[in-house]
Amino acid sequence: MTVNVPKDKTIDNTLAIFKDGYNFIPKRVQNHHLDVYETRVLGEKVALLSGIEGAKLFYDTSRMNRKNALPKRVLKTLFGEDAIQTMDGDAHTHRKLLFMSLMTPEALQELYELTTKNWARFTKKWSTMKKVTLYDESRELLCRTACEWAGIPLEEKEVKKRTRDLSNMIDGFSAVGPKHIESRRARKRSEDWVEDLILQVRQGQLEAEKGRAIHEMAMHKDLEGHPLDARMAAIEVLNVIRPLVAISKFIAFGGVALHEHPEIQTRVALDDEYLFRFAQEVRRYFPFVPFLGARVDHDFTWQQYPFKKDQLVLIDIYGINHDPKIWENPDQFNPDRFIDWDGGLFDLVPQGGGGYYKGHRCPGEWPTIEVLQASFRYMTKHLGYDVPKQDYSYSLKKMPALPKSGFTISNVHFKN
Ligand code: PAM
Repeated sequence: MTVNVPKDKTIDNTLAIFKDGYNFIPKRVQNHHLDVYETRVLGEKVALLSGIEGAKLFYDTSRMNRKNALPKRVLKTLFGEDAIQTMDGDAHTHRKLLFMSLMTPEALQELYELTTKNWARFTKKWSTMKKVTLYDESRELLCRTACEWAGIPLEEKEVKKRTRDLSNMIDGFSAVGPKHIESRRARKRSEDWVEDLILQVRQGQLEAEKGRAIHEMAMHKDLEGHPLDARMAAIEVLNVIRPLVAISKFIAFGGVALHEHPEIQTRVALDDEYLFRFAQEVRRYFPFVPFLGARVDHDFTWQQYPFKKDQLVLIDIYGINHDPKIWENPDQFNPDRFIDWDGGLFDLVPQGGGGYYKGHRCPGEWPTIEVLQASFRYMTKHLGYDVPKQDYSYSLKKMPALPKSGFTISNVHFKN
């Protein structure tokens, strides 16, 4: 029996990416019988993948690679060029081990404590302010947390500038015009800043503790035994601290969820297992990464679709987290759905799927969960606040997404 692989009939769908945003892939793939769908983007024939089976294929490193899989505009803003996201094979595994070596239980516990410490410090400041936009403030809170955790000295006078640059690197990848240009500049400034610190560590001018990202990246040797180029080491340090700042988006969304579901606040405050489930549901439910790209390693056929060597493939990150075949009532916010969750590597994929060590799963997933748990525990246990009238809705067309108001709170005070 011949199965027709569904395709877009139009010549090019680049503009549809911006029109459909996070729904670009789910809209196409999820109404069909297969987990693959063909479209054209920027003149290229592109395979869109969704579902658990689609994720398994996308993260199969024997069939997909990462070389030339991300557009220059994304590398020159968000991720950095030639870094971990675009590596393959043994070199990728070796670099991934470097990132994973930072994620020891002790380091993750320290991250939780640093985050909590900074929430306490910021709460004091916020209690003197009329209104607090949680997204804006948590960016700075997380920039401080990330730098301290990574062993990066941050002078008081540079905190705002570094926060802004790290944040603009995240927000400009899909923008056009001045916002995109500023995003590129922010990356250059940030790379210059951290490269200088890497050189200082290497020359013994900056003391860096073993186990901190700045030390480990500065001292890392590649498979041939050579130290990383100082610029490359800087880019990888940024790949540790920038995503930590990006968690501010989840914090703002989490604020929305707590506000819309007041009945669960006490459980988040008091029950550790529920806190974990809440953090997971925030990561599943709200939009963060829309999709990710890879290239086909060699010709093969899958679900009767002929994948061609070097063809671009996009995986439906947002759609998999909302796939009704995977999640019951996916559009309901329900942390308890994780009570019986078996920790699958291809169903909950807000930061990508697959394995941590050999695959391309985001090495920052555990730190994200720590930071979110520390933040939501603090918000529900120690932070008293009102939620003034505001528009905290968000658009799935804007990538990356964010509540319009950034989630604003007022009358901030220490609870109890
Ligand atoms: C980080 O690394 O700083 C995390 C930021 C997460 C929010 C941005 C999400 C964008 C992710 C991917 C877009 C790339 C699309 C490429 C398609 C070929």
